[in-house]
Amino acid sequence: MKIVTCVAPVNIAVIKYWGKRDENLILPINDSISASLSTDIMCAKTTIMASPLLKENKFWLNGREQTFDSPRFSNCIKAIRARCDETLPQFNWKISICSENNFPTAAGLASSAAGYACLVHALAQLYEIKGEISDIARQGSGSACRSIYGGWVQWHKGDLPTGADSIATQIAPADHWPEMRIIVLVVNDCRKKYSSTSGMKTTTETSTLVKFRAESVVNQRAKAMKKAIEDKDYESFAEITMKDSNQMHAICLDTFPPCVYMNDTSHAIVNLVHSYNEYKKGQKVAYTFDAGPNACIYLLQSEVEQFISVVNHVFPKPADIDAVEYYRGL
Ligand code: 2P0
Repeated sequence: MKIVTCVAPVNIAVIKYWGKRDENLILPINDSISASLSTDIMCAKTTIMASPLLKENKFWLNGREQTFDSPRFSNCIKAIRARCDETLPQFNWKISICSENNFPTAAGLASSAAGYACLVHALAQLYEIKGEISDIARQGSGSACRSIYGGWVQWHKGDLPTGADSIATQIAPADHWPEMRIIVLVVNDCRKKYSSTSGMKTTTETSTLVKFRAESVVNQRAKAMKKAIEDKDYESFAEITMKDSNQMHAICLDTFPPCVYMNDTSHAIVNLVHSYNEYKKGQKVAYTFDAGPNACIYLLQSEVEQFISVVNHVFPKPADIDAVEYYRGL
């Protein structure tokens, strides 16, 4: 019998992944960059047991039994097993997988990235696979490849039709920028109207703006973001983060029919951040929004107390913002 347990972090993108060039292999149309949150606070956790005594494969996610039928799930298992030494005894044993997320669903953060990264990492441990696995995590959920690493991570779109070079690499470890924090402003914890997967598909099929982004904007922006992170240049980091979030949501509106993820409260948060930065005479706080109305705020520790008190003043509870979740990022 062999048992492995792994944890993997949630990640929040500052250069967004939005649109695929290959739906089956999950190959993106542009590079993206994110920070992985500390696994002390929020993570996915997966335990896998392999045993010659098990009669069938089983999978539980957050306490509920799942089938092995989902194409993405089975693609990850097949891809991992293809790299396994078939003479290992566990290769022929049945497995039992138990996965859970320790973070509140109310945070509205994508769980699939941490979940698939954790599953793939745990399978790699089980089957004693060394080397690159982010390309396999990517086949579970694109953004999962970034959760394979901690700290600041870049997902390279790659050029090969096989996707072998569409992998994640670490730009800098978690302790590179220890003052960085992330606050999640929970605007709404309902399930999103359009999944990222279907939203991206419609965008790729209908948006002209997404082509402009891919051809003329995002490559330079990813380079500038990498430099801002390496140099710990917060002002540049903040400006690029906000511009890239805004461009992703502009592209969502340019999609036909449009994918509307941000609501009036989200836009009120955008205005609040810009007013705060104007008052502070510099970019001191940065917002970014994913496929939903909740805001992720990147800021340095020195701004946390003041910014939270401003948020609580502008959005007194109970109001539009249900909670201010404060997490130590990275
Ligand atoms: C990101 N998002 O870069 C972007 C920003 C959401 C908005 O990656 O279809 O769940 O499984 O590859 O990875 C969410 O997309 O989509 C995402 P699939 P995924 O974080």
